[in-house]
Amino acid sequence: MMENEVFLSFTFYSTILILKMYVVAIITGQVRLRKKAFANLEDALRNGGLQFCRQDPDVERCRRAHRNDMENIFPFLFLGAIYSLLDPSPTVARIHFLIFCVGRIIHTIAYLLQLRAPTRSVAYSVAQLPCFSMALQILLATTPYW
Ligand SMILES: N[C@@H](CCC(=O)N[C@@H](CS)C(=O)NCC(=O)O)C(=O)O
Repeated sequence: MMENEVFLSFTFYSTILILKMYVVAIITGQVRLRKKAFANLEDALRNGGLQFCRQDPDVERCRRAHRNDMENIFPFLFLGAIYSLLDPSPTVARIHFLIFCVGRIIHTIAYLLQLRAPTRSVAYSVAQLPCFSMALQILLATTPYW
């Protein structure tokens, strides 16, 4: 597997995106502290009182960004791994992974910084293109084995 150039490229971009998700989680925690909006009683008690066990729009925004990552990056981890095994052109495969990675990073930036619409939607849609392409190629390669 480690001799598969495409798989190594997929591993690189996947790891970047997983780190990006960790960063969103860290930012969520920081926003919770700054806005004093905790999800659990014990955290609120430690940080000023039960009244701080509450929701906050900025925290919810971070959580939506994280959830959207899970809806899209997790499928990519499956599709990219299988696609890497189909022996695609390394250049074409890299373009697939790069577009997805850049699209998802822009999606997160647009979400967290509340960039003007439709920046986030465009980033989301562009990142979906390589996923649909990979899904289609996987189906074409595996249809004979249905
Ligand atoms: N679960 C998503 C499905 C569609 C989607 O992922 N849309 C993108 C582009 S508009 C998005 O950023 N949705 C916002 C979100 O999931 O919080 C939703 O409810 O919006």
